[in-house]
Amino acid sequence: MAEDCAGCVCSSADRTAATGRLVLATAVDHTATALRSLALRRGVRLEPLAPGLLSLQGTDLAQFIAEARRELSSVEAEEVRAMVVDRPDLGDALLLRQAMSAPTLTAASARVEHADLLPLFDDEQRCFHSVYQPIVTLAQRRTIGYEALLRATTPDGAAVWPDVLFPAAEAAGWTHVLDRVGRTTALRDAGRWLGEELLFINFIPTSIYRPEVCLRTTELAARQAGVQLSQLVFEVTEGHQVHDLDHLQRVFDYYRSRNCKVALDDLGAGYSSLNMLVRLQPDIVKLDKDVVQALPDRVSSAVVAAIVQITHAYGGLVLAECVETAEQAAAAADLGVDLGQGWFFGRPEARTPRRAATVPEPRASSSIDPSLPDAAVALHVSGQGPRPGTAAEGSAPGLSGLLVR
Ligand SMILES: [Ca+2]
Repeated sequence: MAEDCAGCVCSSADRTAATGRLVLATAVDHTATALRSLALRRGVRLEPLAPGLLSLQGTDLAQFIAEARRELSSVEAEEVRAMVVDRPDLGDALLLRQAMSAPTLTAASARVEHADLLPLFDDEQRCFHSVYQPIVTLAQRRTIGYEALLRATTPDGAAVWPDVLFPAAEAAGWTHVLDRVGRTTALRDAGRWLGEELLFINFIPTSIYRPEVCLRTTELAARQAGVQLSQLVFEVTEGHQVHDLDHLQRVFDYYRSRNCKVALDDLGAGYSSLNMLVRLQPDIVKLDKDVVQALPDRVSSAVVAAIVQITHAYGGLVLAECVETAEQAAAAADLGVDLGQGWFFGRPEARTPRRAATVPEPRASSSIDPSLPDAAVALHVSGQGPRPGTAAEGSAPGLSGLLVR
């Protein structure tokens, strides 16, 4: 099997062509009517090719796509498929077939709107890098790992902030690409300096279609960087809604079969938290920012105490994220939280001089949420052998070793 992802949705960022013939497909009559009247108002004609299939030949297709998106409701725009074809010889039947798998008008419009980000994906090595935030033991303040966070700069060196990049990628359907770039970039950059510490890497479960295939690039990147798979901790944010717990379980099982560790991010932020915790029994549980920063508030303390009790019962560790004050750190430690991360312990930093000089990090503490689904990859270096099949059996010895080493 090929070791890259050629031909996969994560291999490159799809774009909406600017010239050619715009083909719109909709099964809803009044949506087609709205599109035709928009075209009339703009002095162009949407030619009906077949029932539900409309075609526009023109030079300003990007503008029409953007206007069509604004004209329709969000629900309508999700139903309409839009594509620009540059081959005049495609028959209607073939067009219809292609239109069925074309992106939604919402995504096509986002691809037009965020076309300025495409050069980033054309030159991944140059335009993406990772910054790394230390993770420490709360008891001894010893650094046991780093969370990798993806950052981007345009080819001419201007920073593209995460709060712009990630929402744009999601809207344009580029999340798969960005997730893969995040995992491989985290490893590529960490290989230059990471010792035996763990590397925490974010991932989005829906970007992993089939773990044994989709994670091959990640494993290759680890090999090339000289990072052991046992150093990796893959963390999934609950902020990126998990609709299919069975799928996430399979992804976790795969990571563990490869001797990696898994973490749940933002625990306490959603209604499904405890269900996910009990079901998945992640090696490391990362407490949600709002819960941590409310400490030592009585209710937040009760939430943290409950999560600590459950997690320790199966042998996992609890990590307080976004710790910004000594009071929060002390309160978390008193409640039995094992690990800490946040500006109080250290900011995310580029570890390569080339990037450190060009990318200031960051604007304000509230402006960048480290838990953004930024495809950061986490490596966990502990050196133990393959873990047994369950978290309860496998996590306790290796993880508790982290605390006493
Ligand atoms: Ca994270």
